[in-house]
Formats: sequence, C-alpha cells, structure tokens
Amino acid sequence: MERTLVLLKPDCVERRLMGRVLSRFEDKGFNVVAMKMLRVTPELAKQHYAEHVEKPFYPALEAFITGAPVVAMVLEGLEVIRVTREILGATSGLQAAAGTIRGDFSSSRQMNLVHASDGPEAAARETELYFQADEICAYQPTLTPWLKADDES
Ligand code: FUP
Repeated sequence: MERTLVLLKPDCVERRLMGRVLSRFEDKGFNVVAMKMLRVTPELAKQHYAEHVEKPFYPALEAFITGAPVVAMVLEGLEVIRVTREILGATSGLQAAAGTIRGDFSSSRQMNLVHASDGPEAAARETELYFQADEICAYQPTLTPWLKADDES
C-alpha cells in the first residue's frame, strides 16, 4: 500500500470545508493513518515549499500557509499518490475540472484548499516533515476485500 501526505490548508479550515474534503478521501476508500492540526511556522513553510522559496509568489504563499491552522494527514491506499492528486484537480481552482475538490470549491491558485505530495519521494520527505514515525497508526481496515478483486493487477 502506498502513502501520501495531505494538508488541509488554512482556507480549508477557515471556510469550514474540512469535513467535506476529508469525505472525498474516505469515500474513495483511503485509510487515514495519521492526522493532526498545527500551525505551519515560516521555517516549516520554507522546508515544505523548498522548490518555490526563490519564486516571486513565495512570500505571499508563506504568509497564507502560516496565517491560520492546517490539518496534516497521511493517507494510505491503492495508487494513493496519483489518485489523490486527481481528486484535488489542477493547481488553480479556476482551471481545475468540475468534480475535483479545487474545481468544486476554489477559485484561486494560492488558496486551493489542499496540498498532496506529487510523487513517492515527495510523499516520504513531506511525511517526515509533519510526522514522527510513531504517529503513524497503521491498521487493516475490514473493507479491504471490497476495494479490489483478488485477480486484478
Ligand atoms: P500543486 O502541486 O498543485 O499543489 O502546485 P505547485 O507545486 O505548482 O505549487 C505549490 C503551491 O504554490 C500551490 F499550492 C499554490 C502556490 N502557487 C501560488 O501561490 N502561486 C503561483 O503562481 C503558483 C503556485
């Protein structure tokens, strides 16, 4: 089973969309194996967005991501990294397809509600930024046999 790091960003918390966003992931059958609310510090923001720190939009992005609490979580599931990104939609809410989280709830490129890791290396790196190993609560959900047939590749 693959894992990915998801952040419900400050706009998601402030707009009271946490439950509806989390439902999208639960509805898909993913396991939430870690979750916490925290305030992102400027230091953590720079680590999280290391590839963007030099970009012109970074100061505004840092002010946004540190401006209110976030909820960090680790999702586990079949092809969860790719599928979660597809559930989020394109970066800009105005470009994201209807039916995606950003397409349905966001009209912004910065305030796009949710972050999800974009590959296995990012998932491992970002999970370590937000969670200690002993904060991951792995379990075997009873619905596992209903997620995919035994003979599917
Ligand atoms: P995504 O992978 O879809 O989260 O988006 P990116 O990695 O391209 O961008 C990281 C974050 O920077 C996004 F959540 C939104 C923000 N961003 C801006 O605020 N302005 C920009 O011009 C581009 C990205």
